[in-house]
Amino acid sequence: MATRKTAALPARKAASTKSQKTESKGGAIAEFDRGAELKAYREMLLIRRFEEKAGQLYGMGFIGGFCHLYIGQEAVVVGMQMSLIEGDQMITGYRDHGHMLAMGMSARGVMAELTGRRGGLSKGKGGSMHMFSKEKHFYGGHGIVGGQVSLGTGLGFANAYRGNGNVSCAFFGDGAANQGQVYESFNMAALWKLPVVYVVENNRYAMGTSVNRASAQTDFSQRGASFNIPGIQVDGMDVRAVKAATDEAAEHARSGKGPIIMEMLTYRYRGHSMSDPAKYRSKDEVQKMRSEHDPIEQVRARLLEKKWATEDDLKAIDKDVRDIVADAADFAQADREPDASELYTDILLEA
Ligand SMILES: Cc1ncc(C[n+]2csc(CCOP(=O)(O)OP(=O)(O)O)c2C)c(N)n1
Ligand SMILES: [Mg+2]
Repeated sequence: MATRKTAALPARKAASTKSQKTESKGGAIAEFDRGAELKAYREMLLIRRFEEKAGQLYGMGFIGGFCHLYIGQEAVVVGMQMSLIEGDQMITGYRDHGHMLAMGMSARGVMAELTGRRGGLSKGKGGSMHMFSKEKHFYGGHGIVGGQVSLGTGLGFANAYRGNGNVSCAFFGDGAANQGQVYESFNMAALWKLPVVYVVENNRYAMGTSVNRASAQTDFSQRGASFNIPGIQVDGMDVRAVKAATDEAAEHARSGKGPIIMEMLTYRYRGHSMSDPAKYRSKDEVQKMRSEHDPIEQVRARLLEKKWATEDDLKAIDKDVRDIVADAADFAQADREPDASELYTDILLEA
């Protein structure tokens, strides 16, 4: 079987950066120059600060409904986005704010959607879990666990039909990986050699159930075995490992070889959603991940060590990012709610 096992958490130390891509114990690490490190740092920090602010606004009552934060998982979407090309699509579940920011959707638009205002990316009618941008090739934001996997497979079908050379990236969690439609989708994608990259964001927990309690096969990179879909296990806390694996996976799907699975070994620091007291894991476990494997701290340490940035440079980036987030939060609180007449729009496609 073509399954290839690579990195596993805990995250490995940086591999040698002599060549463009180096195989370290099990996993490829992309070489990042100063520009790439700074870009990764800034984009991951934007997601982190955005999510912290969303958490605050939720606590203050500005955000209703569900809200699932992406804090801890930032390297996954940022590393992937650094590899994808224009027109490649992303589709995911409800933990979607990071994907949208990485795809270039505006912080104002995402935040205003969270507060249900008319300037939101779904005009204030979708909320945290249901945002889209055809322009940025982001297809949601889905509340039904696993539902996006079938839709993402359909995006891959459309790419193949149109011969546009693009791949669709369908993200889902370790919990969603046990859903039946995932395997129906795998079958079709493999049969028709669709350009789909399936991304399992294995953050070790579903709502409150650990992977070991819920899954018979905990190596999610092997979940395509019955369909001859190859899989790669990736250190999802290291943005360079994510970039290297995505280069490989996207090339596989783009070149007509069919779908591929990437299992991102990652971790969420916050509760499943804002209403989760997280009694199923210890504070020490979370603290250990934060202090030893944080994706942003890893980049920060390399930037300082290589003298590619000073503490002041990094503070300036942080200030910039905080300004963007503060502006988005101000906008999201000041903007008006949608008109009641909007209840009847965007429901049926006008022919
Ligand atoms: C079809 C369906 N079943 C159950 C739920 C309730 N639910 C929401 S999230 C979730 C857990 C999913 O965990 P995972 O796939 O690991 O994603 P994560 O939240 O860790 O990102 C469940 C059971 C749902 N939204 N949809
Ligand atoms: Mg999970």
